[in-house]
Amino acid sequence: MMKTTSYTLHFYIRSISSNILNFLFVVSSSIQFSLTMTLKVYGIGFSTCTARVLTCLNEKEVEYELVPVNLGVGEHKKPAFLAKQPFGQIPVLEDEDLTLFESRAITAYVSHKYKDNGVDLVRFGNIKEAGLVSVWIEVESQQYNPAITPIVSQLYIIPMRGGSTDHAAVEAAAEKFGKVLDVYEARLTTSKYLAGDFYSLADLTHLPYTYYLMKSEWASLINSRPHVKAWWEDISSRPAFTKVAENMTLAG
Ligand SMILES: N[C@@H](CCC(=O)N[C@@H](CS)C(=O)NCC(=O)O)C(=O)O
Repeated sequence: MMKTTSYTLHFYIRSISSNILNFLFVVSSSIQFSLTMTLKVYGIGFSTCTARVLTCLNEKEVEYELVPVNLGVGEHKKPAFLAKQPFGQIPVLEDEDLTLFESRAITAYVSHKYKDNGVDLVRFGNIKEAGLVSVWIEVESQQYNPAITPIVSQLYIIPMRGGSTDHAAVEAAAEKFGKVLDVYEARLTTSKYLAGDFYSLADLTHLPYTYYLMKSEWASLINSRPHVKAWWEDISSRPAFTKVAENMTLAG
């Protein structure tokens, strides 16, 4: 009788401990799974704003999955996508339960979240340098981008949608863009990069639109300004971008 009880007890203890082990295994695998969940970027390789995000992820050496959005069939204007991006534009970043849109905001998030990975794009630990990075990120968004976009749009985006380039509009836009570039030329005579003598998110954010401009005859706007030209050659040859540029096929 005593022996049977001791066998039964032994059996129960073994089965309880194996259940605990199984439970711990399941918990630890799910923790491991959530720690290694890959970021998802909804976008398309040729899109400038998608390219901005992908370049930043490459600089930060972060793995991601690019989930293609079919602009041709208007997938970005359908309810499932509008639930992620209410303006119906790419890119969107999904990081577990967090959904972000606006490419510049996404790059800021990635630069801060992956602080210790890859290149320090926002100058943690140096408040003055970080301030200058913010200034030139704003300059790109408020001055450079509005000036360069009409040129790239007239040359590549309108024809891709079946329209034709308005060359007078390109010339007018090029004149305005040239004035912005004069400010860049002056700035880049005082420092190697926009925020100082270090590569940062401020430089990175200029890459995609300028890449398409440089595929056109209007590359002369950059090439005629020696400091801007040297800066462009430097930042566009970084592997984090050249990898992304392979899929930027809008300009053929
Ligand atoms: N400010 C937004 C602009 C996004 C944007 O213009 N995306 C373009 C592709 S580069 C797009 O989705 N175009 C399609 C459309 O607007 O219908 C950002 O930086 O993410």
